[in-house]
Amino acid sequence: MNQPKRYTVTAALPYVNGYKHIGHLAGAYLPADIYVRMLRSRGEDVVFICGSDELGTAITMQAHKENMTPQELVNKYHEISKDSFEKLGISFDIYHRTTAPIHFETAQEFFLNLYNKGLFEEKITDQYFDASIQQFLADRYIKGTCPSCGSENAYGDQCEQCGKSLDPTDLINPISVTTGQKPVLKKTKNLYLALDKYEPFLKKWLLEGKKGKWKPNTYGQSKSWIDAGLHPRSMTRDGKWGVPVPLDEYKENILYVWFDAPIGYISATKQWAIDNKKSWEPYWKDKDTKLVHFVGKDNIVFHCIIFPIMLEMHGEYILPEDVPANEFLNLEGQKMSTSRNWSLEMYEYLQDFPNNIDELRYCLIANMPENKDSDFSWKDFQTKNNSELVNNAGNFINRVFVLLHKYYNGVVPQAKGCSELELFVKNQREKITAAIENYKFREALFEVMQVTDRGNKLLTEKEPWKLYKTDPEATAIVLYDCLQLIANWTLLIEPFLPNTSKLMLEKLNIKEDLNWSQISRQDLLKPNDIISEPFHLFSRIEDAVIDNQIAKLEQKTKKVMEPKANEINVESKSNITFDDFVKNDLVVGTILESENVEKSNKLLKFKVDIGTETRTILSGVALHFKAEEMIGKQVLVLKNLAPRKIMGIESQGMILFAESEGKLLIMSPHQTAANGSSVN
Ligand code: B3M
Ligand code: ZN
Repeated sequence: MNQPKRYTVTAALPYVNGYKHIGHLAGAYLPADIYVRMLRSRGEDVVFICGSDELGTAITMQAHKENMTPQELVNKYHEISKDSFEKLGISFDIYHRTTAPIHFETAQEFFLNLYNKGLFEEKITDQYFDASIQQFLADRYIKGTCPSCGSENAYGDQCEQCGKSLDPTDLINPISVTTGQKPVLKKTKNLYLALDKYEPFLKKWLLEGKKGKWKPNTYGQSKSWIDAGLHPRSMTRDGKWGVPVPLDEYKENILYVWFDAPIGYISATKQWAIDNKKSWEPYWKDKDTKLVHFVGKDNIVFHCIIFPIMLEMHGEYILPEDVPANEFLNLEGQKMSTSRNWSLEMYEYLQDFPNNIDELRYCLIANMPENKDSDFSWKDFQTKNNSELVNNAGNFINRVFVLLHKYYNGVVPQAKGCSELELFVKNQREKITAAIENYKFREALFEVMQVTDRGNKLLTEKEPWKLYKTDPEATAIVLYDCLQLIANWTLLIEPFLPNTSKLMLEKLNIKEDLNWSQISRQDLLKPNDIISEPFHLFSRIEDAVIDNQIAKLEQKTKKVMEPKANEINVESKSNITFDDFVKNDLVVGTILESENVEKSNKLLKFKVDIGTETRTILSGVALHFKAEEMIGKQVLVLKNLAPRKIMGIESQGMILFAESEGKLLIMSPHQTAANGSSVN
C-alpha cells in the first residue's frame, strides 16, 4: 500500500473474565500503543480501538465460579481493566464494551448481510443437553474422562492433561460442569459459514499477498491452518449470553463469540465517531486506510483467517493490512497461569508501584516477545531500571542539569547547533521510525537509548567540569549540545515512556508543540531558555523491593488450592438435607505410608488405615506437604467416595483438609482416636 491516508489500529478485545496480566500488556496493548503514539506524533489520522469482550462462555463460566451474573462479572472486570490500561498509559481513543446496544445492532446487521446473501448453511448436529437446567452445554461446560490419556478432568473441547483437542462426544462419562448431572444428546440446528470455500481467496490475499510482509509467526501459523484445509464453522450457538441471532427461527440462539467479537472493533469505532462527531466509515471502508490488528499468538487464526473471510463476504470492508502478533511473556521462567496464580496482574503492579509506570513499560518493551516467548523476571526488571534508566538516561540528564545550574544558573547558553549531532539524531529517528513500522519495538527502544548514550560519551570525552576553567566558551557548546540531545530524546522516548517524556518537557520548559518531524533539530532549546533545577528522573530499585516481590509471587502461587484428587468441579454449594449429609461415610484413619506419585508434582499417594481395612488414597497436596511428614498423622477420610483412577492408580476415598489463607491444614481429631471411628 502507498502512504496510507489514515490508520485504524486495534488491540485484541480482552475477555473480562478476570484480571489481565503483564503478559497481555506486552503481547498486544503496549506494542499497539507505541505504534499509535508514533503515528500521532507524526500527525497521522489514526484511531486506536479497544474494549472489553464481554460475551460468550469464557464469561459465563467465570460468572458461575464467582457466584455472580454474567453482567455483574463483566461490570466488575471491565472497570478494572479499563482503569489499569489508563494508568499504564495505553492511549486508546475508545475502550468500548461488547454488551453495548450499538454492538448488538452492528453485529446483527453484519450477520444479516451475510445471511441475506445466502452464505450460511444450516446443519443439524447432536449436542449435549442438561435436562435439569434445560440448556444445551457449550464444550467447556462438559467434563469427563479423556479417551486419550484417561485424565478424569478433560473438558469438552480439550484435555488439559495431555493437550488433545476433543469433541464433547469423545468424552467418556461426560458430566455437566455446573450441575454434575449426566447430559443427554439432543438434536440442535446452527448456522455455519463455509470457510473452506474461501481457501482460494486466502491463498491469494494472504499466502501470496502477505508473504515476506507479515511477521514469520503470523504468516507461518496462518499458512499451516490454510494448508491443513478449512472446514465449515458454526457461527451460532445454543445459549443466552451473547448477541441474539436476529432470525425468528433461531430465537433461542446467539452469535458465536468469535463472530461478534471482531465486529466489536467496528462498533467501537462507530461509538468513537459519534462521540467525536466524525464519520466511522472511512476508517473501515476506504482503501486508503491501513487496518492493523495487534494480537497475541493465540488469536492469530481469528484475525488472519476467520475475520478477513467475514469482511470479504460482506464486501464493503477493507481487509487487515497487517496482524503483528506477539508470542507469550513468561514470568520468572515459567508460563503465566491465572489458575496457578503464577502471574503478575496489571492491577497488582499498579498497587505496588503506582509511580513506576514507565519503568514497567521499559522493561516489557526491552523484553517484548516479538518473535519468540520471552521472560519477565524481577531481577531483570531491577537491572534494566538501575543500569539503563538510572545510569544511562537519568544520570546523563542529571549531570547536564547540575552543570548548567553550576555554570549558567540554569540558563541555556549561547551556541550554535552541531550539524554532526543533527545528522546523528536524524539517523536515529529514521531507524526508530522504520523499526516501529516493522513492529520491532525492542530494537526501536534500543536506538532511542543510543541518544542519551551518545550524550554520556560526549560528557566523558569533553569533561566540561575541567574545561570550564580554561575554556568557558567550549563548555557552553558542550552543554548546549547535551541539552539538544536531551530535548530530542524527550520526543523520541514519548511513544515508549510517555510519562517520562511529559515530565521532561516540563523540566525543559518546552511549551512549543513539537512533533516527530522536528526531531533532530539542534535548536529545540534556545539560548536564554530556563531549565528547571537538577533532579533524578529515575530512582534505583533496591534489592529488598525485588526480594519482596519474588516472595509475594511464591506466596501467591502457594495459595492456590491444588485440585484434590477426587474433587468434582461443582463450585457453588446450596443447602443439603440431613439425609444428604448422612450419606457421607466419614471416618478417622491413620496414614501408614506416604509417597510422591511419579510424574506428578501435585499428587501424594497414601496408605491409610481406616480400622476395617487399609485404603490407597491419592490427594493433590504435594505442594503443601512433604510425603514423609504425613506418615503417622491421623486424618478424616470420606470412605464411601466412589473409587476413581488417577494417573493409573485407583484412589479409594478422600482425605479432608482445611484451607486457611492459602495453607492446607490436616483435619485430625483433637485426641488420638481409634481408626475407623465415625465422624458425624
Ligand atoms: N477476547 C481473546 C482474548 O481475550 C479474545 C480476543 C477478541 S479480539 C476480537 O484473548
Ligand atoms: Zn488427555
